[in-house]
Amino acid sequence: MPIEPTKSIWMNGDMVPWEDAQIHVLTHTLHYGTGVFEGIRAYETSEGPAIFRLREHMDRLENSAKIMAIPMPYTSEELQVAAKQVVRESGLASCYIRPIVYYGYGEMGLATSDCVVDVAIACWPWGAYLGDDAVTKGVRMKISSWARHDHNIMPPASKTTGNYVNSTLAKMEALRAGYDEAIMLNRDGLVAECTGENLFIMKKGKLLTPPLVSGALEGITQDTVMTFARDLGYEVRVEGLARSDLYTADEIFLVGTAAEVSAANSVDDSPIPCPGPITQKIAEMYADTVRGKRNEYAHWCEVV
Ligand code: PPE
Repeated sequence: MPIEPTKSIWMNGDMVPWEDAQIHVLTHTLHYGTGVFEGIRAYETSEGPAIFRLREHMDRLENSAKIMAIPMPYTSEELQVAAKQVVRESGLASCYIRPIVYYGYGEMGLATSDCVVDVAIACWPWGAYLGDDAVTKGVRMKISSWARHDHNIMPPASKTTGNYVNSTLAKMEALRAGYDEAIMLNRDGLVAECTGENLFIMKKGKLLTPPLVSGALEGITQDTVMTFARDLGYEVRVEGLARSDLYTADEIFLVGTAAEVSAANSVDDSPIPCPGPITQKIAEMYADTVRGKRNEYAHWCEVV
């Protein structure tokens, strides 16, 4: 998806004009995939642009860095302030925010002990990730032939740039085969997640989603959706899902900051009822909540 430039990008504490926010070609993380990042959205609310669950995203960034043993030059609180500044100065009513922590220029080789750690936060307008009708018509899913990487290979709990090699392989395989998105199984054959979204299935009135141990990122949208479902009175379980659970699901939907709530209409060409009533309800609650229209969840919207 083409990037629409904005005015400036926060780099190590300074607001740098968009076109000057450059890095050297020998930047360490470009070569080894050792950075950690976040994807956050700001939405237009009646009080102006508000960043959805900003604290949780920056706390997860801190945890990703911990897993990767990257010394963070800024605290979560400092980065929350910086993200608000970036959105404010962009003048945008709504946008996608991308903080990234990476090893910069100066060292080569796999040891990172002497590397500088750089941090940047950019924002730009980003529309519907899986298409404008992802909630109403749903997307076509394919089980990937690529396995989700393992906790002892590339920890999926950390949002590490290098982890997305695995996601891109799966995404491109699915697109080339005429599908919209891939579902990734771990090496034990259990459902992990999609390439950039967590997955939920609705079965016999219960909402189920795979846990971190299965290879899923602990999604913030996943947490938001579980809160909605529990508040609606549904039983919610975070548990291992087999491939067969997908084909027999009453509803399947995918969630993520970029993808928001998107319905699945089939898995491997096997149709899934779509759009399901719970998917629609959750998608509607999500759309209202992020725009500050739900008082009970207003504490998640951080006005900039
Ligand atoms: N799993 C993966 C692998 C993932 O990348 C994301 C977010 C999620 C689950 C959902 O997490 P959360 O956003 O906290 O609900 N993917 C981000 C990056 C997408 C991209 O293409 O880049 C996102 O949605 O911002």
